[in-house]
This record gives sequence, structure tokens and C-alpha cells, in this order.
Amino acid sequence: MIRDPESFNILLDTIARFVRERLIPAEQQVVDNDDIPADILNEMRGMGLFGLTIPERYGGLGLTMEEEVRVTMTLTRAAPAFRSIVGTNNGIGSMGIVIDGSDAQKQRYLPRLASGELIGSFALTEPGAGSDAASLTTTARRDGDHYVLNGTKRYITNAPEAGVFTVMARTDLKSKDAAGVSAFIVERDAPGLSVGKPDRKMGQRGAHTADVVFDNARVPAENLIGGKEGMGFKTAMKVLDKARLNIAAVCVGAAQRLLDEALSYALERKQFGQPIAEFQLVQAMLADSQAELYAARSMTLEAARQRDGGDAITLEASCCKLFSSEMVSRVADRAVQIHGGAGYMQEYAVERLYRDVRLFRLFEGTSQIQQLVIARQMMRARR
Ligand code: COS
Repeated sequence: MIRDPESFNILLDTIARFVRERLIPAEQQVVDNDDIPADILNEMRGMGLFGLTIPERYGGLGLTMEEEVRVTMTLTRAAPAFRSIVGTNNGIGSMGIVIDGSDAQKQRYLPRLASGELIGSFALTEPGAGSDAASLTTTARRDGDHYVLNGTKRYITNAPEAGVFTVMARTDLKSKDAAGVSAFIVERDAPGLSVGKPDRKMGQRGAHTADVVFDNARVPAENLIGGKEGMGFKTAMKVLDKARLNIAAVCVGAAQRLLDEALSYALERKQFGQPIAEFQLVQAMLADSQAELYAARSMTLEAARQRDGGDAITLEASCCKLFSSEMVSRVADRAVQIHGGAGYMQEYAVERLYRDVRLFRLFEGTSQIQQLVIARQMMRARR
């Protein structure tokens, strides 16, 4: 499905060099300041990293899913915060508009998301609606040519930076399930919208989440995604199908980095008179990690090709997200183990990456939600 292998390989090489020469050396600065340096953000904009997946006609690179996951696997050799800042524009913060938006909505928002002028964000989760996303209680009441939104969204990635939000809210106020939910494009300066203080998290410094509060926030009716009420939960699920596949790729990149760190350390560190990599018990940890990483990479690429071919990949995306996020946690644990006491120390990258990757089994659907989606799809196919 890759349309122009030569230019795509140039893009991949450029990103690999950027990761090696600019991002990895800046990781400590990102941790210390809890922020991505402005010059790196500018370079990311210049390279088109905010618009990888946005169609070319709206100013993006229009990558296929296979190309997208390969870029992600390369980019996430560096700390996940660098991927996170471009991640919402390429995924959950733009895909609602790309998949279900009207042409006018696409024209208005996608070019600025593709350039990185605007940061996009996806507001589904609430204090009382996490895994049970369809139980959300944020309301959107029609008032003339506007909707009035009330409610609180929680742990919203890139909310502090966002210029535009895709917000799932209940338009059928009597309903309690998915059918009453609609999706809206809400601009940051909508009257009545406020963003809370950035959350203090276990890891992923430099990547921010916060509450987004709607207090009689007024949103033009033309910003209802697709112009039809009641479609918002399905839009969110379609967005998450694609996003989950991308998170699998994030896990592959992070696992590769962890394994590179573990292998380098094992070859260098000497005990009992030889590098610890010579010991078979250490080799077992390296080999198991390599085999699992290869499996995750292969399944993610395969599912991406299927999506490019037009197949529905709900089951496959959840399989990839489940396996890859559990895989990277095991690899991170072994990487720390191979480092011994050093792996517990902040001067070694594995200490930080171990905390960073813990998120991947939680966000965009926990491992248990992926299991549930997979089993439901299996049963549906059989029926
Ligand atoms: N693509 C298109 N439509 C989908 C879909 C998908 N992948 N998944 C579900 N739908 C549709 C269903 O077909 C159903 O529509 P109909 O009633 O017309 O058939 C509707 O959406 C509701 O689906 P369902 O009945 O399966 O919803 P449930 O409330 O039972 O739960 C889960 C669905 C649990 C899978 C969902 O709530 C979920 O993914 N939760 C986790 C949320 C999450 O990932 N949060 C992370 C934060 S966002 S970054």
C-alpha cells in the first residue's frame, strides 16, 4: 500500500536521525522542565509531524495506516512525550473530523491541525465515565443556533495546549446510553470552557493531561460533527479503533528502545569476570523480549495493512493494543532487571521509561476493555 517507497524511506530516515540527534539528547531537559522545548516543537512542525495522517488535500501528509505505524515505531524510540504532543493531531484530536466531519468542518480545522498551529484534543472520559464511556453525563442542550454544554471531562491529553477539542456530549437528555451521544468540535475560546491545572502523573513528563470543564459553554450548532445528533459514540469508537492500532505501534517503538538500552548495558556491565550478556539467564530475558517485540511489530503491521485494504479492524486493533501494551510492560520490567540496582536509579533511562510505559495498558481502553472488545467481536462473528 505504500505509494512512494523512496520518499517514504527518506521521511523515515529523517525521523530516525531527528530521534537520535535531537529528541533522545533532550529527554532529560523535558523531564526537568515538564515541557517540550519550543525549538523542538518548531522542528516537528517543519517536518510535518503534526499532519502525518491528515489528508493531503487539507495540508497533511496523508500517510497510509502502514506508513503511519512505521513512523510511530520510529518516533517512539524517544521518550513518549514527544509522540504525545503530535499524537492527538494525528489521532484522536483530528480523526473525528477526518472520519465523520462535514467538508466545511474539515476545511475549517484540518489545515491548522496539520500544520501544528492548532493542537487537537479528544474529550470522552469523565469523572464517572471511564471504561463505561457510553454512560457519560456531559450534556449538550440545543439553544437556537447553538448548543449549550455542561459537564466535566477528565485526564484529557494535551488539554493544556489544545486549541480545539472533539467533545462527546449527550444531546438526548433522556437517554442513558450510546444512542444519545453526539460529538462536537469545540474551540478553546468558547465562552464557558475552562481547562484545569495539569495533572501530576506517574510518568510521561512533558506530556500533559487536565480536566476540561463546560459551564454553559456555547458551541455553534454547525460544529456538531457530521451535522447529525446521536452519532457521537460511534464516531468516538471509530476514532479509537484507529488510535488503538497506533498505540500498539507506540508500544513497539518504546519496547525497541528499552531493549536497546538493556542490550547495551548487558554487553558493557561485567560481573563474575565477564559481560552479563554472556550469562544465559540474562540472554533468556533479552531473547524473550526480542521475540515478543517481533510478534507485536508483525501483528501491528499486518492489521495496518488490513485497514489500508478497507477491512474493519476493530478486533485486530484491540488484539494489537492488548498484546503490545502488555508486551512493552514485560520488556520494561526485564530491562530494569537486567540493569540490576542501576535500573532503579534515575540516571538510567530505563527507570523513567518503565514508569512511562505503564500508561499504555490503561489509556485508549484498558487491557480488560480490549479483551472485552475482542471477545464481543468473536461472538458477533459467530452469531
Ligand atoms: N465502530 C463503530 N461503531 C461501534 C464500534 C466501533 N468500533 N464499537 C461500538 N460501536 C457502536 C455499536 O455498534 C453500537 O451501535 P448500535 O447500537 O447501533 O449497534 C454502539 O456503538 C454502542 O456500542 P456498544 O453497545 O458496544 O457499547 P457499550 O456501552 O457496551 O461499550 C465499550 C463499548 C466498552 C467497548 C466502550 O465503551 C469502550 O471502548 N470503552 C473504553 C473507552 C476508552 O477507550 N476510553 C479511553 C479514553 S479515550 S482516549
